[in-house]
Amino acid sequence: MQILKLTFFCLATVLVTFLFSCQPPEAPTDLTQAPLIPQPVSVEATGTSFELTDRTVVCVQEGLENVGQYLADKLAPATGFELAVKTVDKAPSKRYIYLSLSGDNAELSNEGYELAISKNGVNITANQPAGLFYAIQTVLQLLPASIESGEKQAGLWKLASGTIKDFPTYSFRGSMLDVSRHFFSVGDVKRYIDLMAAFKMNVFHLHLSDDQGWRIEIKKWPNLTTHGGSTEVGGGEGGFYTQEEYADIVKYAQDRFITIIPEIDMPGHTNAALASYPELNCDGKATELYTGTEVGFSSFCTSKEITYQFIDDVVSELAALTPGPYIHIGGDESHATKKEDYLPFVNRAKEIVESHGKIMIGWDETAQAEIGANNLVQLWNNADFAKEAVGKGAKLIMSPATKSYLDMQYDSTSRIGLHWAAYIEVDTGYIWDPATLFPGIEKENIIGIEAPLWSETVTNMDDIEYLVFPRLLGYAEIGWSPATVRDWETYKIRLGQFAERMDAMEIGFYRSKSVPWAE
Ligand code: IFG
Repeated sequence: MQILKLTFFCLATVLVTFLFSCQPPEAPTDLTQAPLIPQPVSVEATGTSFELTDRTVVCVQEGLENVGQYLADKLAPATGFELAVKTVDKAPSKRYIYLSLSGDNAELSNEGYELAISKNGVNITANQPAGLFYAIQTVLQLLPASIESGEKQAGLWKLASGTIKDFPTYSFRGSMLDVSRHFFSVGDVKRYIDLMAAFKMNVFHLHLSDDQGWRIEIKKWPNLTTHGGSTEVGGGEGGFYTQEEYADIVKYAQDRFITIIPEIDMPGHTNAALASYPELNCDGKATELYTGTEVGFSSFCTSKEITYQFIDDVVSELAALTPGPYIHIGGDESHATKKEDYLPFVNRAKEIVESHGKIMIGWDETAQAEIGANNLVQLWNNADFAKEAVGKGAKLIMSPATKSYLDMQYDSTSRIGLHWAAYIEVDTGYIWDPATLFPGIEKENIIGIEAPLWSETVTNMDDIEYLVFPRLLGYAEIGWSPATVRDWETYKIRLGQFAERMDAMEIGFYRSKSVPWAE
């Protein structure tokens, strides 16, 4: 009899366990527990949830059809739902996601949004379409990680209910990709843009020229790409973007509310141009193409007028292709340019950029020239130069190499990367505040932050994803979230919960030991 009882008990236990394990994943009901990056300004839970089904309608105010379609397109692959996008003047009673512009909440500024989720529907309001776009990134993060899959997934698509009010701390939240040391395809650049947009970044700086390669077609100076774009670090085949391809990248970024900033580095870091045109060299002789990784050995001939005609031609064609307000002229590590020549050179380059209706950005060395409130200085290496820029009324882009350089190794075991500035583990990249990092540089002096990826040791998308992720999520949060909600001990838990989501996004991220990854 005892055997019978024991057998019955075991069978019953197995059956109950099986039944409970078949239950769909617990629907999220506490909105405040949903891991979000960047962390919003405020989140309030109301304890129920909204279920997205194939009967949900995406409703939009007239003129917002594109944003509505973007949302429907992002939801389709994993859910299999082909959601209708309807133009309405008010939300229906149930089964809806409603996107509208209200314009009545100044606090939200141009990029903020309010997200109100109830059992019946989701209301998203903002002052500008950018805010709606960022609300959509939040909605995606509130859904199970499998929403990011490219194939249909089983499961309930539930959003915990409540209200999120959110807006960015800095208006300039970016990254930079060096496509000169190693060239990357249009497809790689677009994937980088997609991944930045998912974390509400809005500026993408393309380092288009350097000693090793010139990467943008300039019709008046064709050898820049046919010769100067023909190789890269290590001697590979290099490459370049035609003006049509560059325009395609710009539009792709614009559709995701990302501004492209093109950089033509000068007067140093110019060997690719000097190798392409003898007349740009003081001795009239073209240099050899360069495939090494030294810096600071090249300089435009600042005493020749043709140099400034060249710069005017390049900036003219680039400005015509760049709807964003900025052109970056570099100005870093001009060790082969005499200081008495460097300053007047930067002043003339600034005049040329401004003559084509653009705002000049320069690395922090350019602060020594006649700069002012109408241009930006990018702090990377010298805080004294940055303070000089502040004294002249310029705003700063914070890119301290010791905290934000994505080409820095995580630690001495990283398979690629450099460490001349620092080893930057995930925690090191997160635990800093641009507004307090350097005495004398305050929040009001800062337009925002940018995390540069230099590509001396980076050759493909896997390398990019290994160095950029997960650190980019931290820079996105530093740029967006108020310092009051930023704290490593809670961030690392949220970041750990993004492992599944980054896997679903097929991001080959570095599984740092400093993060408690939730598998
Ligand atoms: N400094 C150089 C980059 C690159 C970088 C690698 C700046 C502004 C070191 N200039 O960073 O060209 O070589 O970490």
